[in-house]
Amino acid sequence: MAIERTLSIIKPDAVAKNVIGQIYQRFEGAGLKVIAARMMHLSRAEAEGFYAVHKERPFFKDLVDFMISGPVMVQALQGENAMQVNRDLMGATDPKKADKGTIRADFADSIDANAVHGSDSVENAAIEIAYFFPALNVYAR
Ligand code: RTP
Ligand code: MG
Repeated sequence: MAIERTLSIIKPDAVAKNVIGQIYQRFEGAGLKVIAARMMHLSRAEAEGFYAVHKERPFFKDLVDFMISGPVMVQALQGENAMQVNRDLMGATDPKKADKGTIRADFADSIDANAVHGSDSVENAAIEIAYFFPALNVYAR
């Protein structure tokens, strides 16, 4: 299996709940290494740019409003099959539908305040990592 990278964001609801460490433990427990990390309070323009693929969707404004409502923790993760491993750790978008033991089942409150973002393809992961991390700030290890 290939070593991959993926982009993860711990969203404002989970940062406010003080569970950054518990979520990092899940990444590490699944064999994912944090190779870059930054805490940020996104501007509206940064959040809109990040979620540009969703700009025609009805939930776009709510999504952007939520993502700028407080600080987020942004990280690049690396490991075998990292994109899918992270998606499996996250669980379904709607926490009511997320499997037991997933991050969203355990920490998310609603489809909007759903604790984490994870890239949904290896191609998007590369774009999303570049969006937040200039190459010099990614630590291959
Ligand atoms: P994410 O991008 O945040 O990792 O989440 P995802 O892939 O599981 O879901 P996606 O379809 O990419 O949607 C992005 C975020 O928009 C919000 N959303 N709301 N009200 C709705 O029907 C709805 N659908 C999506 C969620 O917060 C989702 O994480
Ligand atoms: Mg998505």
